[in-house]
This record gives sequence, structure tokens and C-alpha cells, in this order.
Amino acid sequence: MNDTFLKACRGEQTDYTPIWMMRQAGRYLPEYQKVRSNVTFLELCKKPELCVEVTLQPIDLLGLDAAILFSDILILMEAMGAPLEFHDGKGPIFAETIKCQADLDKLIVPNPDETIGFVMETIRLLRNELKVPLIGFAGAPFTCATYLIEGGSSKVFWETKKMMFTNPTLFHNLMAKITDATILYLDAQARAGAQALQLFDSWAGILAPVDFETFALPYVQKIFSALQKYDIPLIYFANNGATLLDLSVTSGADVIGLDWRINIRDAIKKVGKKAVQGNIDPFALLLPKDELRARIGRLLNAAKDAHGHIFNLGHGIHQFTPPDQAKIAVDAVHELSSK
Ligand code: 1CP
Repeated sequence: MNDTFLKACRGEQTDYTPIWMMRQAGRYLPEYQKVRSNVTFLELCKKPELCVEVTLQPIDLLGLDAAILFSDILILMEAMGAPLEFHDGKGPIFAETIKCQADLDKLIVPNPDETIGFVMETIRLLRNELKVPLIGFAGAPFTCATYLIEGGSSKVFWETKKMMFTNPTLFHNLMAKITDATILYLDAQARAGAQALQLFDSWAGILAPVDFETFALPYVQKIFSALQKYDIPLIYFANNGATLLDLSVTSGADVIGLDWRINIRDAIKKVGKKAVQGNIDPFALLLPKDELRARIGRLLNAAKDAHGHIFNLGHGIHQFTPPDQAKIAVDAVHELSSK
């Protein structure tokens, strides 16, 4: 068992810097496209054998140090009772958005083992196969709430901010319900065998620090506090979160994910005795080999005083990234960091 990733999360010495990539299983891999050509995305998410197959694809192809469960943050929202569709090229659609307390009352806090047991089944199957640690995940409540309020992806988040500022009670009630569901869900993932848990807060960066502190952070803290009993690394990734870093450090996570917009050396000073995960620009994978390796070398050097560094991209790998370039990055991290 390669436990380099888990050691780095705990701030222990490692022989080299471990690497995994957000969204490492997915559309940039022809092997994923092949599986996906026979099923819709939601069908794929609900078939454990196929989820196992696509989770393993990048591990074997690229030689990564951790696997992330193949699923989606919105699977839990569907289990809460929000009808979900994925349209190719358009992303997720929730036809019934949350506009008032009556809409929210229709959502339930599901028992994950009963409603989305396929996720836990995927975890159990993966643990039999994997020789690297398995990361489970969920969306952070704020990010999940934006999809339920907007009805899908958004650029301006008008409806979300309108609810925050004109009906804060409703907004907090929604956040509390998603939080309760997320705690049960991540608890079930941990019991099924997830060896680390990450909260993806993809849209936290649209918030002013004061609003992040009021409307989003308390719910992240509640989730991490409920999961402390498992003694597995907890990772918080707030995308576009450089201006929220002082607050994110108080989230209760053991590992702070960093996007590429922040200098990792500056971030490490703020993070103190916690591990950091990140943070090369996903588009830097397009650099010519020598330049990519040099850039990775500089990043490793800049992170050398971290209390644990897990190399990652600053956000998900882009769907048009050549897999060979991702492999160059993995090899470079391993070679240039080995002691
Ligand atoms: O067409 C396809 O095959 C679907 C593309 C796809 C994939 C491969 C989607 C649709 N989701 C996923 C898998 C996925 N999603 C994983 C597991 C794969 C891995 O990491 O290896 C994970 C962790 C997620 C998490 C996720 N889903 C996030 C948070 C991370 C991030 O990238 O910010 C978000 C915001 C989603 C929502 C989502 N799922 C899919 C789409 C197109 C979207 C919308 C994104 C947006 O609003 O911009």
C-alpha cells in the first residue's frame, strides 16, 4: 500500500511529494470516453462496476498517489429530492429550483446507504482493488446550494445572492439541510472505507469574506467537526479562495486546497501547521515538457517549508488536456521531489 499521500496529509516526512489531480477521472481520457459512450453520465454514476473502472483508469495510466471516487457532488442533491438532469454541453439542470420555504420543505435528508448505496458499494469495491488511498468527497453546502437555487451552473449567481440578502432565513435553512445530508453522506463514505474526505467549494470565491464567514464557513465547520471521530484526513478546497484563506484555515480541515491564483509560499505562511494541496494552473499542463518540468520544480521548491504538501492542480484538469502531458507532470513531481 502506497501511503505517501496520507503521510503528507498528516504532515509526516515522505520519500517524495505525492500527486493526484482534481477531476483526474473524466473526459480528457479516451478510456473514459469509451465507457461513457454506452451510458449517460448519471447512469455511469449509478453503476458501481463502471465507477470502479473509471476511477482506476488514471491511477494505472498516470501513476498517481491517490484515487478519488468517481461520482458527482450533485448526486446527493438528487437523493435529497431535487430532480437532476445532465445535458451534454450544457451541464447539470435542476428543473425545480428552491425559491421559498415550501420548496425547501420538499427536500429530505436521506439515509445514504438506502438511497445512494451505489456510492458506498463503489467505495467497498475500490478498496479491494486499490494500492493507493481512496478519497471520498462531497460538495460544500454553499456550492451545492447554488445549483439548487440557480437550477444549474451560473456566472453571476443572481438568485443565490438575492436569497442571501433578501431572505437570509431561507438561505440558512437550506444550508442547514444540505449540511445535515452531507454529514450523513460523508459518514457513510468513511464507514464504507474512504481514507480521506474532500469538500469541494467550487463557488466559494464569489463571496466577500464577511459573507463567506456568515453564510458558508459555519456549515463547513459543522461538517468537519462531525467527521473528526474517523481520524482520516479532511480536505477543504475553496476555488478562487485566496482572499478567504485566513477563514478557510479555521474550517477544521487538516489539508487546505489551493487554486493557482495564489503564490504557494505565501499561502503556506498563512496555513501554518496544516498541509497544503495544489496548486499548478491546470492549463500549465500544456507547456512544452522542459518548461512544464521547470515550473513543477519551482513549485516544489516554493512548497518545501509546508507542513505536508500534496501536489495537485489548482482546479480540475481541463477536458482537452492531452493525457501524455498529465503523465509528464506526474513523473516530474515524483522525480524532482525524491529525496
Ligand atoms: O459528460 C460527462 O461525462 C460528465 C462530465 C463530468 C464528470 C466526469 C461531470 C459533470 N462530473 C464528473 C465527475 C466528477 N465531478 C468528479 C469525479 C471525477 C474525478 O474527480 O476524478 C468530481 C470530484 C466531481 C465534482 C464536481 N461536480 C464539482 C466540484 C469540482 C469542480 O470541478 O469544481 C462540481 C462543481 C460538479 C458539478 C458538475 N458536474 C458535471 C458538470 C458539467 C458540472 C458543472 C460544473 C459547472 O457548473 O461549471
